[in-house]
Amino acid sequence: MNGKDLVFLDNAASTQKPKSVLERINNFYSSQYANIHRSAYTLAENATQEYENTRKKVQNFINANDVNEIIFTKGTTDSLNLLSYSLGKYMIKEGDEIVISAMEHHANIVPWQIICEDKKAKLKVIPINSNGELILDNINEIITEKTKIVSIVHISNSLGTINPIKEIIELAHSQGAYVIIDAAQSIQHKKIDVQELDCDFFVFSAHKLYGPTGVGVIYGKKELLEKMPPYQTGGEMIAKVTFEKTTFNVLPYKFEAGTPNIAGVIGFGAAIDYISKIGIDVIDKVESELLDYAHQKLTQIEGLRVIGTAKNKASVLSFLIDGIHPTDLGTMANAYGIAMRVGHHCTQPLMDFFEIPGTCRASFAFYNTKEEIDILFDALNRIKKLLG
Ligand code: C6P
Repeated sequence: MNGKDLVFLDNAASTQKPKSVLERINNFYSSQYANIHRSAYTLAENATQEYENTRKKVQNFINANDVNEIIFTKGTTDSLNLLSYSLGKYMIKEGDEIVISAMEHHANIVPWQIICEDKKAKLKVIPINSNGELILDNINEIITEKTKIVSIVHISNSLGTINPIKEIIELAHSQGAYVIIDAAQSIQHKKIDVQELDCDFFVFSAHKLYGPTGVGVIYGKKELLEKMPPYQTGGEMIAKVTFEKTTFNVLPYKFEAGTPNIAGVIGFGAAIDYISKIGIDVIDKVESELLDYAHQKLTQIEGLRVIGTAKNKASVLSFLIDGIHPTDLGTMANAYGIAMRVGHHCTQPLMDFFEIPGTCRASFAFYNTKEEIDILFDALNRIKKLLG
């Protein structure tokens, strides 16, 4: 990359894909391709089987109780839009409250703002401290009997903060609220057991978990999903259509209108196999070591300020260097072959809280190395000399 070996440190945006995923997608399109759930011929039946196998793999991966609690979407954003629309329609009334946090991605802010506006409900925000940790001291004043939904990020994409979601789930449940966990940044780093967490909904994207783009997941408790109205309508999500009335399909198909991303879902199955073989605990350990090493190394650079210094962190190191705009940092790092994201990372309210335009973000996957962090360290020192 730009005459150097590529150092890919933008894994929070999306991970690179293993060969097994690429080969699975290629094989499916080359020799197994057909639409699913619709036809009686063998090719289509096999394709349907492969697609549904991924659903089982996801169920096992997050330990869901029932395979029909797994709904495929286009990604985390799509999952959150589906939930806000459907839950908003099903249960939000004037005067109700929805709680999010100050470190949410726009995908977990904007859909709730729209529902709150439509229904004259109130959006409340759990504040954070200067380390980028949730302040839970007055949480009983934020999550109350008026709260209907708490939708909260597990691991912050901008700060790396790991939130105490188990505690928040228990608190929300004690007030009768449902809890949605935005796991876009945790599913690839942490072992997840949705039954043990007891969350009501859990959403993530395949492309951050070494799978293809255009595929996401909603886990939802069956008894809730059954009561919720569909989001998109059309083929596959119906039981019976007449011009007078339509009845809807059973779970999970009620929420999967139209031809889905069949090859993407099948490729995602290969990604889950790949991750399961390595072991998420091994991945977590390697990444924690990389994050510690990066913290220790980069903080040696004079004038470098880490944004997000929570005690409990994963895989993301956001920083600024005095006197250098983050975009200039990122652009210059690119000349050294380093791929890092710069900007607000779709968390503008969080950047406003820190009173910064954005950060430079290095985010790690288990395939990164300490040598790559050394390359980043050297590049930042050179850039600092040139621009600082
Ligand atoms: N964050 C990042 O570079 P999608 O784009 O739908 O797959 O995921 C949206 C999303 C939702 N919540 C969190 C916590 C996220 O981190 C993301 C995606 C990427 O940080 C792209 S903005």
